[in-house]
Amino acid sequence: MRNDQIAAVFEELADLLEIQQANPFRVRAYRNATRTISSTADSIAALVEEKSDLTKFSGIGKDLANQIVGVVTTGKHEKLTELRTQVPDGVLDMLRIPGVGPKKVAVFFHKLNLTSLDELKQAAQEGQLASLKGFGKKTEAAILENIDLAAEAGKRISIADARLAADAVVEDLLAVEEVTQAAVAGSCRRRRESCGDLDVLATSASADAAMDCLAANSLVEKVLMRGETKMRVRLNSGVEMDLRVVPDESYGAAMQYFTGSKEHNVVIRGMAKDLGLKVNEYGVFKGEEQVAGATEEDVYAALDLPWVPPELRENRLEFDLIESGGIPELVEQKDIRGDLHMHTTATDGTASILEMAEAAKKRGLKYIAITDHSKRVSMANGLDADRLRAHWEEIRKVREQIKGIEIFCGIECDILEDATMDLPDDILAEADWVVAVLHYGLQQPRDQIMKRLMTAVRNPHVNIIGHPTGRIVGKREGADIDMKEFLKAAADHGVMMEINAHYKRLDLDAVHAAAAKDLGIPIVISTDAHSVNGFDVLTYGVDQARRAGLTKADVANTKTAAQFRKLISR
Ligand code: DGT
Ligand code: CA
Ligand code: CA
Repeated sequence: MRNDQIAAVFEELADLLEIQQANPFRVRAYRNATRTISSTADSIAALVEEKSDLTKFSGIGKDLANQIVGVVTTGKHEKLTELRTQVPDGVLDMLRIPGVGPKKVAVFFHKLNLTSLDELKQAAQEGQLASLKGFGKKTEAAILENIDLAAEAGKRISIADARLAADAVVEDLLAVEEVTQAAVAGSCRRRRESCGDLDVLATSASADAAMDCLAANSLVEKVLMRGETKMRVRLNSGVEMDLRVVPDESYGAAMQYFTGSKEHNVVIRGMAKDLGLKVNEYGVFKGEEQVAGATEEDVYAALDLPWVPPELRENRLEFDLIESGGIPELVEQKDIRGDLHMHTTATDGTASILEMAEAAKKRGLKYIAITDHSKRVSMANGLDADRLRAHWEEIRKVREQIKGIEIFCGIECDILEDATMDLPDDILAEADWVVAVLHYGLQQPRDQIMKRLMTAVRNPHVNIIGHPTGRIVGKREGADIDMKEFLKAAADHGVMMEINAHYKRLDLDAVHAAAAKDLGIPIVISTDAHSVNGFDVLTYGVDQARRAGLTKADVANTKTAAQFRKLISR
């Protein structure tokens, strides 16, 4: 279990307790635990395995420590299970509405007996919310505006959670004696930013052995359906998973079929037809005769096609690439040499400059930029010009303390709502690396958003636009941007684009990153790490870059430190 998954258990517990109007001290204890667990650099699961004493963490007493051990070892929490029976899922769904927390939800649930997003929406439309004590017309309007997004969000899980669950199941399956092959298919294999359900394929001497293994997996809450060779289960996290056990001679064809996407496969079937072939999940057939099916390579080869990396199978880029000379070698995680967006204790990070540099070096990075927040982000203790200069002085000192990694003096500078930069030009001019970002006023009309982005793009000190749209996957739509005009301007002014690798952001997304590449804009894949574990998310950023068809040459932080320094030298 990853720390953020353990934290999520206690967060849900705190939410449910608060909705049930439990003792506020108890709620706060769970919230503190959540914060501690998600901000520590140590792997809590590893500590539990080593039987380490968890009470060494501030805010974690003996009782909480025991509860954490229980969650890590069983994947469950008794009190949470009980609370879930008292509070309908639909009530928890309300928490996904921006600006709605457990206190408001408690009122909806207890005062108005509302138990789903639909009921809440209807109550808001009827003006019932505005008449509640402590609520007003404005709150009611905001809820109405955001409720559909919240309804959509609940249905899919992040690629990070998807990969973790799918990989665990696959690893388990591969340990079964009868199982010869197992792998994830579907949107998870394509590395979509979110997954509706998980799809796993296996070959096995006994289909039952494979299905028994999944049924016994501690991640599985319930078997929903079990047939001769296929099974559907619901995991503890709520997401559902399909397992299909297929014959060896069909494994490649089944992988190809169930990896999708549907759109990619429509084209594949059409191409097969043109060649007088038929392709389905069992193989490629010429009349009755199977001509391919054991491996995916064979399936594609039978159609005169190169094997297509799963990340590209969206019928977006892959067929054009094949036609115009073949699919290039896509960027890989091992190509990444630098990380150009991260935070320290100077603002809202949890590690010092030196700790971040050491952690980055340990992961094989050759250069980093420290990019703490500018002053507008006051809740993160954002830096004004004086503090920033002092911070850079610290960075210069750290450079003396660590060899083998170059540290750039950077800043994540807000582009303010009035289309000015949060810090004056003279200090931006002193930076090695300026990441300009929108944090506030993301809902402004397109004209104003564009004005802000243009201010940043035209500023001679800005190197890159960070998480350009500001979207949060499945939760918040990005700002209203004329992408074409924005990217064109960035290309004209030599401003780079970030793919923020955090699985909640993945911004730019694959479509826009591909558009940026077309304009020759260098892309930087950055982790936006707020802790030494924050570097973990790099893999998700690389996946999105691959989905955008990016090669090593398209990604600026694959350059050597010397090349990169040269690229940004003023
Ligand atoms: P998701 O689960 O919504 O994130 O997206 P996928 O792509 O994983 O979709 P899913 O789980 O419904 O199906 C997995 C793959 O199986 C899909 O990409 C293509 C294939 N597939 C599933 N159902 C059908 C179908 O009815 N027709 C065709 N042609 N392919 C299908
Ligand atoms: Ca799926
Ligand atoms: Ca499925």
